[in-house]
Amino acid sequence: MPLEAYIQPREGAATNARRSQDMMCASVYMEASMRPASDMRERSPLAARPSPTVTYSDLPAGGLPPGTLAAFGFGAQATAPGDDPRWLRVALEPLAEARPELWTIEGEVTYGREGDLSWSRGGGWLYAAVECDEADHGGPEGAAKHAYELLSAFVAQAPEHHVQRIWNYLGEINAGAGDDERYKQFCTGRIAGMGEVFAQGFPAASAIGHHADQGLLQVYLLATDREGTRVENPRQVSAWQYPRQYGRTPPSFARATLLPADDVLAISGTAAVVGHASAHTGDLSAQLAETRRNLDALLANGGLPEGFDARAPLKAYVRHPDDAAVVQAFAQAHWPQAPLVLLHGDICREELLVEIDGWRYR
Ligand code: 3EB
Repeated sequence: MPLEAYIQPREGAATNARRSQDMMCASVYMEASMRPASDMRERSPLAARPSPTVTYSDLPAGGLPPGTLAAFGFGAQATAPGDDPRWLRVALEPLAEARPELWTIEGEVTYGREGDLSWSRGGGWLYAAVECDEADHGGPEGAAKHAYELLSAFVAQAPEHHVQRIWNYLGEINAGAGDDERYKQFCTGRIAGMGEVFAQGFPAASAIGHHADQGLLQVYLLATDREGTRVENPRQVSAWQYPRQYGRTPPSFARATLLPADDVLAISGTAAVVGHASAHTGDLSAQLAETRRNLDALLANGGLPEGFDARAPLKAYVRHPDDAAVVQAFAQAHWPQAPLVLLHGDICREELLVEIDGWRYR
């Protein structure tokens, strides 16, 4: 059953995205429970492309290695490998030694820039990033709309127009009261700028607060030429169905995406949210344990083996730098093999102290 059948004709972007998202997930659950993913693959006329390899690796001198789709440095001290559109300096400071993150694909990579947007493509994969200054767009809502409009327009004309995973970093994410909180303004701008390419279902995402230049918004994504499978968490209300208390515009992301070759689960920022509520306010250890239960539930729901092994790069976003050692010890105790980058980042709900995302290869 082609999932395209569930894409609705466009009316208003936001309402329609929400409606087709609901339908999408219903269909995904049904597919998943009816037959195994391997069976679905056999029915496909084209084999899906193997997913990019994601590692934390030192960069060789003299430029990015062959097959690099994207490379990320963390924090102000990260050194750029020359002027390369595939390189992004993430505005989050590392809380322990952090090597750059490398996305590598099979095949040749081409790349370029168009205004605020940088892109690269190869082997059926597309990376696109937008960096902009809120001051040019009237604040977080306008900047998010601008970034998502640029990304939507770029992805819509590309053969690789199925967005799998997206990251968002903005300053002072919890500043502002009630509906005026900057994260909530961001959510409103994000859905306003999400075009047709997001109507097929929201990608997995992370949205984290940085402590660099307040107005800097960074958004980057991974897309490909085949549809992935969205995976929700049975322990959590889907984010786009969060009740009104969390803002006028519910956050538009899926809990994870199983990439088209069924070879890796791209896991969204995962925190101590149960149902729709934050759990264990003020208790870091309990939040970590709850986060782990959510990660385990996502792995199980995505059909992945338990735990995180040596090929599963994780990122932990930590609100208070003083908590870094506890977070690191937790990861070491439960996922001793998994490469970990610890970053100073604010979680989009003030009471949440830590959030973890990553990649789980089969
Ligand atoms: C949560 O579960 C925590 O707005 O894109 C996690 C991942 C969170 C992504 C987003 C927000 C986002 O609601 C917050």
